[in-house]
Amino acid sequence: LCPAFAATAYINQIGYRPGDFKELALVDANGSVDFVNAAGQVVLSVTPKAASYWDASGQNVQLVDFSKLAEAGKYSIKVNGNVLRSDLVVKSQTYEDIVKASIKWFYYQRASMALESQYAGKWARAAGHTNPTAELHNSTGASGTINSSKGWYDAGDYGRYIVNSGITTYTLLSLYEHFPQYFKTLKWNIPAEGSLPDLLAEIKYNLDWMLTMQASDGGVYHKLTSLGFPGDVMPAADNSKLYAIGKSTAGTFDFAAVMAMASRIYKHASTPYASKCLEAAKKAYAWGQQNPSRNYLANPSDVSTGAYENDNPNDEKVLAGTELFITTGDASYKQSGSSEYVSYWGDVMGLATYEKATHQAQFGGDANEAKQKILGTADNFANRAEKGFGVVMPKDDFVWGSNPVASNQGVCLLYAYYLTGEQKYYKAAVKVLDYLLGKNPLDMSFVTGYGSKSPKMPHHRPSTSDNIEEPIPGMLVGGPQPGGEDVGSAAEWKCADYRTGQAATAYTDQRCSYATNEVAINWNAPLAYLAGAIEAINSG
Ligand code: 9MR
Repeated sequence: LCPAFAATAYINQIGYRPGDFKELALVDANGSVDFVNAAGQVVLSVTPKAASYWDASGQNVQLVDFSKLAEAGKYSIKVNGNVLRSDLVVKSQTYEDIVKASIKWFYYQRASMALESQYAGKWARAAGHTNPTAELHNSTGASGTINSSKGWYDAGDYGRYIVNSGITTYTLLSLYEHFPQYFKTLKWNIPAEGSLPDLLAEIKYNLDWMLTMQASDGGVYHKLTSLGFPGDVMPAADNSKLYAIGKSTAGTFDFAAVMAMASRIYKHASTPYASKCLEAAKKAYAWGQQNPSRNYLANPSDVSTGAYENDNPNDEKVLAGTELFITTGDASYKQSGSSEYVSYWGDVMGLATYEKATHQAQFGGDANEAKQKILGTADNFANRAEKGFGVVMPKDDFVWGSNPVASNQGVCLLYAYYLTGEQKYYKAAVKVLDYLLGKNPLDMSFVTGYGSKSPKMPHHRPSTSDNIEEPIPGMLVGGPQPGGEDVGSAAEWKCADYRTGQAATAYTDQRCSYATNEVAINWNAPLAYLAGAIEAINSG
């Protein structure tokens, strides 16, 4: 093969904002890159940067800065006269559809209610898990039943887990809190909840469920699931019995943090609801203080659904105390501690760190320390984004859910941008979105239904069993990672080995791949945040 024909250009398949920095990645190319408009004219020619090696894909990659292509339109990309691709788009409000779809997906995950065709279109379905009675598993230390309904299914399974709901709901609440003007009016066709903006209506559906998971003593049950994962059926066909399982310090503090935050955000819409959230937060916090080491370390022997295990609830406590202090002004809730690490479901100190950094008057010296940590991390990220595919992640970041690792790194970069106004952080955050939407060695958008090439067979029970060809749209799949937890020939649900020897290409678009192709609420939330913030920043 002539080397020129082997060249590949990797782009953000959704598009680029006219006034923004724009970059694509090039592998195995030689020569300058021409951008050709719809009329066939070369409107820009760019010499790529020197190639750099990316340890996550084992490739030498050239980055091409084509920011000068500022006119809206559709373009082809040519190297040495060969057309490498013809799907490059420059347009304004570039990511608005992604913002709407990534948040609309939470509606598709709703338990306990039917999805009507006026909202769900061809993905309309019957209600699942309508029986509100759940038995208290003996791991809760209690017996009897509770009433629990609503909320979002966690992922490809139908479990509802407090820890994961915690960071997810938090991330979406923070999106509203950071950009109320933008989200006050943005709509994506979901059922009305009074006069609430769509984002707050969607979040409330899960808050309502979380509130049902609090016991009368203030402690919060760890999760609401069946004993094992259900089969590949629609929600309405999953008749397995539901249990409230475990009661954990970490989950209780996660709950307290979210409720404290919700109480200040919903205050403008409904005082009674805001008060209810605040009371719930305070009770949960008090229980957590009295039960500091009720750790959910692993599932009980008769339970095999997701564990969201945690052996150190200190970060959750700091977040809960921080939110309660911000909401109430009561300094007895103040907690010291901050972190340079990006948050995920198992460690939320990074969220508290950002809150402290932005509440200088309340946190004083702690706020300065928090800010320095965020900027230190973001500087490191911004430097790393100058190499390889232009994404922050080195090979070690490719864990179960690598795409949300990327998204949360993007969110951290935005925090640094808000704190300083420095463009380098904004630019690196946009580059994270580029990666997720196609500028990656798999040459695909990781969001179902969006991009020239996107996942078709996600590990997601409704998408598998609804008899509709296209998966439910707007879902970010977990993404490549070399762990291969789902590889094996013997058991049902396992995949043939799809690993490549490279972290960033160890991925398969098959139903079996829960380790690379599942979806989850805590993965969509930072995507929604990243795309939502970038749109909101530019909407003013
Ligand atoms: O996101 C979780 C990941 O960090 C863990 O490594 C993995 C294995 O414990 O579990 C992931 O969470 C899953 C949860 O336990 C159950 N619902 C699906 C979630 C996404 O795969």
